[in-house]
Amino acid sequence: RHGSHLPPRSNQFTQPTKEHLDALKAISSSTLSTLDGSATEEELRSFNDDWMNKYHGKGSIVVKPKTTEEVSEVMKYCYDNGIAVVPQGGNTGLVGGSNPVHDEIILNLSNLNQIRSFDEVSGVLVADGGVILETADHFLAEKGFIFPLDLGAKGSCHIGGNVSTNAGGLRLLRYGSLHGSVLGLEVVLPDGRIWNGLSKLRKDNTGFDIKQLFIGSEGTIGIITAISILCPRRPSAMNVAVFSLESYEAVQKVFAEAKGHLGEILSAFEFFDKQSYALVKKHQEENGGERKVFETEGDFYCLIETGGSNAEHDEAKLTGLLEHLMENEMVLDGVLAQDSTQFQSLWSLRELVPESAGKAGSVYKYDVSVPVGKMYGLVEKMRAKLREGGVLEGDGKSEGPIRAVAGYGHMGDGNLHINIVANKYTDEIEKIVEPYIYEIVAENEGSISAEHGLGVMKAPYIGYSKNETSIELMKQIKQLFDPKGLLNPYKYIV
Ligand code: FAD
Ligand code: 2HG
Ligand code: ZN
Repeated sequence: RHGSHLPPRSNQFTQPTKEHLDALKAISSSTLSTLDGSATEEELRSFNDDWMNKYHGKGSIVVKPKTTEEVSEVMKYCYDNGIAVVPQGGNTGLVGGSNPVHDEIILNLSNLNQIRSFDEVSGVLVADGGVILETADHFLAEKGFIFPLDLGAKGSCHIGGNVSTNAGGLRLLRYGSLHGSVLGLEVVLPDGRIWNGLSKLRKDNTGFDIKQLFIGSEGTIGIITAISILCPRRPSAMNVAVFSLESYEAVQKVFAEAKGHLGEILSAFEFFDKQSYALVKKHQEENGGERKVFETEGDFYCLIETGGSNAEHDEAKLTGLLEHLMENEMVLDGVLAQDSTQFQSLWSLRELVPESAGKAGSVYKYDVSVPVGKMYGLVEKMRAKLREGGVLEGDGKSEGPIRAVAGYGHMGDGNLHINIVANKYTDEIEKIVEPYIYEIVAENEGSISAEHGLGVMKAPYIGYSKNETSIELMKQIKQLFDPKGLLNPYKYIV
């Protein structure tokens, strides 16, 4: 089946009624619903609709518990009454995972937003799952530390949502995956039990590492109410440079040179193509922020960030790299940030791609891992497929049903994002693109979900990346934690 044809409502779930609403209100006073007029459909829209405006749920109840105990009581009540629940953090997910597919109750974590403790010697932060990523990072910045994850949605996404999706982001190259930095979790299980796994230990080889199952489980086996995470010292010297380049081959060469010259201070290596750049420029122009960045523009761009503890030492390394790239004509043009304002504005050329694509139309988003050398070939294959299907003219920008096909991503992690900007979401386009995109990823032994997860969008396609035994084991894990299948149904493993 195709993604836009969502699975039908399952009769095994109880339909939420006014009586259920009253019971939930008695547990958690911050409950909104259309069933008793405490909210209008319009007011519930921001909880029912996803960030892309692609998926639209029909949930009539939003519960916003203030404590772990309230989450536990809500889950116990829903479990005993057979009511399906979708956990929701900042609702910035890109695979339709954080909204109801039908009438599931929305368990929104935004009121669970306290920092619990921070140890300035070990760097271990313990905080509620509903803390906004940027809030956690600002808190840490004051103490000279950094949250080991950064992404464009930082102003809205929650750290519990980040852990639930195992978000990768812009500095994974430097700080690694959350599977390494998360030390412990507190989780409310589907039946309401509270699992206290909020360890602060770096080393603990006593049995299965249960927390790992929740990292990247997309709210299907438990609600993450708190996390314990190891945070590094904030680099005192940070630099960023953006280059325009002639070809994707040139980007790869620059990546190799950057690793060689910068070593341990390299903290991000991102790339974007000229179609991505055009989307950002248009968005900036529309918002009055137009500014010429490069004398010579290119077909490709890359962003290099360094972070270290000695400004002079870092600058010497970065200058060495710049001279080498210019002398050997490996780049067309380059800009090095001179101050913190320029640091932000150079980063925004890359960070603004998703938002700019969203302003330009309805976006089909694909998020894949393949070997670095093959990454851009996938974008070209996708354009060819869309041209063949008669919906794209030219080489990535057109007046037809597809307005642009942009390729960008986390080069340093072998993670490519393809954004297909359409006039609107249609079955015709989706049938051209899916499952073709997953087939070409599988041919390259890649992953169909490098960082955004499966949600409802990719649940039917997991077989392109995982073998039967893996899928069988995953189904058994789901059954073990959630025998009634009430938590985030229709998604992930179906
Ligand atoms: P939501 O969208 O609310 O939920 C995501 C999933 O997690 C859902 O399945 C939901 O049910 C579940 N969930 C949420 N909170 C909990 C909880 N406390 N307990 C259990 N389950 C929960 N992702 C990346 O990996 N890298 C990026 O660079 C990146 N950049 C982005 C940039 C933009 C502009 C946008 C809009 C999104 C980006 N994303 C990125 C995707 C998204 O921001 C991440 O997936 C993020 O981690 C989701 O967090 P959230 O709090 O918004 O979760
Ligand atoms: C990014 O790297 C995010 O900017 C979002 O993962 C990618 O919107 C997308 O496709
Ligand atoms: Zn990304």
